[in-house]
Amino acid sequence: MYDLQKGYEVAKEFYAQYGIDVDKAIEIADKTPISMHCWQGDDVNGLELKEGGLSGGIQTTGNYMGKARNGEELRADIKKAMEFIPGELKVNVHASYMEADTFVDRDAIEPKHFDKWVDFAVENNIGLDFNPTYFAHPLSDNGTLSAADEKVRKFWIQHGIKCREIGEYFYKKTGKVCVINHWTPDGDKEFPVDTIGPRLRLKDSYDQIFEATKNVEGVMDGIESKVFGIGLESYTVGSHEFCMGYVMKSNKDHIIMTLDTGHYHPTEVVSAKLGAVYAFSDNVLLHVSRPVRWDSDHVVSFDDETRAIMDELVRLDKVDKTYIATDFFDAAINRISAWAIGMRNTRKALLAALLQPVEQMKKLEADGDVSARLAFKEEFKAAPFALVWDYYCAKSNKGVGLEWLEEVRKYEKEVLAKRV
Ligand code: RNT
Ligand code: ZN
Repeated sequence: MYDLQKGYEVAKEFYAQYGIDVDKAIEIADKTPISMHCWQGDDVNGLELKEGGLSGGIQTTGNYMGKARNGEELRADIKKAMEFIPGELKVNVHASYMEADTFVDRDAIEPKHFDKWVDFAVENNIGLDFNPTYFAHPLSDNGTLSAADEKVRKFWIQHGIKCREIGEYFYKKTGKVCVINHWTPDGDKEFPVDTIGPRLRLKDSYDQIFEATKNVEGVMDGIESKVFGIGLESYTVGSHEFCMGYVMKSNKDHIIMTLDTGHYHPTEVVSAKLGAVYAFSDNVLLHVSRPVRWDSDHVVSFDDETRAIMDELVRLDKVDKTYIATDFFDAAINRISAWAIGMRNTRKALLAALLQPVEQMKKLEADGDVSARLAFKEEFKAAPFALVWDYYCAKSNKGVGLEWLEEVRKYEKEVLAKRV
């Protein structure tokens, strides 16, 4: 290992030239919670006592050995991944990760079915986020919250209500706000004749869920839109316009937009949307993912878009207003590596964004010095943030560079390989 302290001192000197306080950047990057999705660990299978695969237009591909087969294994894997993830963490659980001795349907889930998750969170002093699971269920094939069949729609409304109550339970048990993400796969393979009917039903369903649970405390609700899903290519009920309209019109502080980086046309980017959304909203929920050609949910990369998103949050001064969550599921690689790589990249992008002279650049822009503005932006792309990142990882005791890889290999051999 190289001299980390020396690297940190050099970086500090480099950044000091531009008036950037490295320690302050580390402090902010460290205390910003990132919510790690539990569903990377078992390819979005869930823990319900039922047969049936994933549906709803999302897909995991790959068959890497060693996926978690029950709650204990899943939490053990999460705990292992946590050894390599610096900074304030939350765990994001889907309703389908309920645990009971007998089958309990989605409209009947109770807080107690998540007590093992609550114990895990409390033991590790982390927060818990939550998601209704409006997919991978026999009643989700012809729409959920937008279903024309009133009995089906009622079932899913009841599920949404239960989920908000569980969110409040998480808040009370952990003392940390629970961010709930609402995503429905509802859509159509062909363009329907009636495009508004399903949307009016979805709107009414959300209204009913929020009205029935209006006294719930400590919960934020993200409404997630999408452009299309597999098998539902032509029409999405919860489109961007629908979700944005719903959030803005609801005029309730707890109802916010979820922006998933894989949910837009390939030339659209979430980084370019944040400034507009924040003109109307106090908070945003981010699903950080990586779309490759479609909403493929590849592991988050330290790529231009992830960095641009974090740059925007820093420049807009919205780091502490944004709920950052990851949402990817790669079944083709070691799932703990997937978590470690994706989570580390997300926080690394945040740290890199914080190591920029934002105030100076804003002043250049205000003064009309557009050449200098570009020069500054370009210069900082190659600034020595990796030295700061390494130092921070060492200080957090989460493994410097690729140190974590050996540990994961060992875990794969000793634990994952035995899961046959
Ligand atoms: C699907 C959405 C949604 C899911 C998770 C499992 O396209 O992104 O957020 O990935 O709820
Ligand atoms: Zn998502």
